[in-house]
Amino acid sequence: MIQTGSDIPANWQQPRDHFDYIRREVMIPMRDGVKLHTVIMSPKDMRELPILLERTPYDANKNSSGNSPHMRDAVWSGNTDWADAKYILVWQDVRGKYGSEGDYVMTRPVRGPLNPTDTDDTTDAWDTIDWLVANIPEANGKVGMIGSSYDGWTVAMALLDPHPALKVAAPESPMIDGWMGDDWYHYGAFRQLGLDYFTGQMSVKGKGQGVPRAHHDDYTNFLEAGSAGAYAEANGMRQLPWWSRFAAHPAYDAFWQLQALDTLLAARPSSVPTMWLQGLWDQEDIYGAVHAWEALVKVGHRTNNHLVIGPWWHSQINRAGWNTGPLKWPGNTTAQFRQQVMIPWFNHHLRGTPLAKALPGAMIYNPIAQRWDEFDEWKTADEQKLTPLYLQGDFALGFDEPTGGSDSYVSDPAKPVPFLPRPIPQDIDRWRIWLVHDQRFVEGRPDVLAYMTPTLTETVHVQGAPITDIFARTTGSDADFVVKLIDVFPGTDPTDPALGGYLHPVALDIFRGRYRGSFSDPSPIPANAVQEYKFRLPTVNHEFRPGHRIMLQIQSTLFPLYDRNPQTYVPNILFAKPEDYQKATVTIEHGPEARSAILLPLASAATRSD
Ligand code: PG9
Repeated sequence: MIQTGSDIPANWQQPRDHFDYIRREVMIPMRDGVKLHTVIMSPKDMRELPILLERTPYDANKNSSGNSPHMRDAVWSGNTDWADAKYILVWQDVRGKYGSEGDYVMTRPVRGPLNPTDTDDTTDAWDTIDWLVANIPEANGKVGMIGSSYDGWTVAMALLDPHPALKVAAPESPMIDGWMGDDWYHYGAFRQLGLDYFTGQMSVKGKGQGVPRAHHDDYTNFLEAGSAGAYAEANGMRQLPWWSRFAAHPAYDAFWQLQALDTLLAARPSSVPTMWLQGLWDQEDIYGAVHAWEALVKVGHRTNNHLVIGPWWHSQINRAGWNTGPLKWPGNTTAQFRQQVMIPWFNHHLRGTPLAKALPGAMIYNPIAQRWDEFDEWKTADEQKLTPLYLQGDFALGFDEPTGGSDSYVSDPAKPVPFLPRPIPQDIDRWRIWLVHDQRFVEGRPDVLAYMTPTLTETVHVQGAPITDIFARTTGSDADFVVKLIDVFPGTDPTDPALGGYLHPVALDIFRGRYRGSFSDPSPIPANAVQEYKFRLPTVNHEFRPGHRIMLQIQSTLFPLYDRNPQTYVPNILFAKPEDYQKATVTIEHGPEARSAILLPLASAATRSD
């Protein structure tokens, strides 16, 4: 038989009668007429089901297009448990991305001074939920929202004015404050590796590409480019309106303050039961969940807000949780959490299923004891009682007051300290676990100071947010300070040899010195004058056990993740000129007047587990 036309039929239809779900794609109208592309997957022949809504800039189709007759296999792995739990799963493209109409604006600010329109992601969530409960006949009228990172940000935005049908929410690793400690900056130091995200998200409506690389090693790529601004603009970013807005606001001015979701949420706290969730080593949004939770607790909303910090990297909650880099857990911590805690809690609020056990105020994983610790009254950072662990002479670290002295290093922007061993290619697997990378690779560098306690004879259990309180002077007029709180493992570990002598970073962060007096009004550092650099590290629940030691590493660069501080004060570091980058001698003081320390929130005897 001869075929004359195309072998491809005009409109192929996959028979779906044997599928155990129905998949619909709809365009949901918003109050201004813009329609948002939405995918709805419902278990077949079921009624009175709750809806789980995720709003995303990353393609609603992507997580819902598996080629399987079974719903659990047609969704991506993060949603399998929810499919098993018989939820109607809904994904929506945010305005202007993928299949949705309208203009895309990066983490679109709330209606107000930065957004003069009548819509934002609060109204879009409201309008979407309003449509879903009216138009899905198999739904029970109750909606939960979930999503990680940007999708966690959309959950937080929905909570600013929640639709009455929104009964429960879980912002997972949400981006809450892009300047203070989430994706864009940490205390004013720019995370220049994020520039790939700028082009990936905003060069096209769908999925764009990152910045092309000339070398396998990003250390070389960024060093050769000079400033972060030179790198960005050589790669076309002036075409992106977001880059121009971003580059015009290097300090924590109104542009950032008016987008800080912890502040916004505290001004309009909702009564929706909310689980604020993040990882102990969240390499992208380690600031958001804990700060949003604290802000709500401070305005009296402790009972409906819960904090969960798991032994995870960014968004790991939606993937397998057997280990985080070299740290192995007794089981799949993420699947266990989803199945035993999160889904029962959602079922409780969306189906009225009784809870076997009430969700505690906070659940913080204890990675050394390898178990979840539960707290009814987890303290906000303001409520913590702090014990100083002082820097001392001979690079010691101890609870005794220091007698005096100082140590110096030369910080050379031409030879910045890498954040991972070189070469540093674009490698998602290495990126995900960089925060637990063994810090031995920088030991011995003359520009990395390391202070250490003697071998511990008793457990030191740090429970909360350690505060770095460093007194330092520099020969430059600007400087960055990187502080790493490290658990020095014993030299050998017969049960896991790879952990012998491991320098395990428990919490670390960077602080841009020009902001020591004010985040919104930076000022040059006076030459050779002792200044205080006080900043909060990520929240931990860590037992430094007998046989271990506590180490504090201090350095002034963390490259190329963070752009280099030229160490000469310039108005906007993004556009520092080659001649601005100068070596500086940085001196760390240890008393008696300038007592540098790390202030530790020690577990109270009642909660101490040793
Ligand atoms: N951390 C990513 C992000 C969130 C919000 C803004 C920009 C980037 C993410 O994983 O979605």
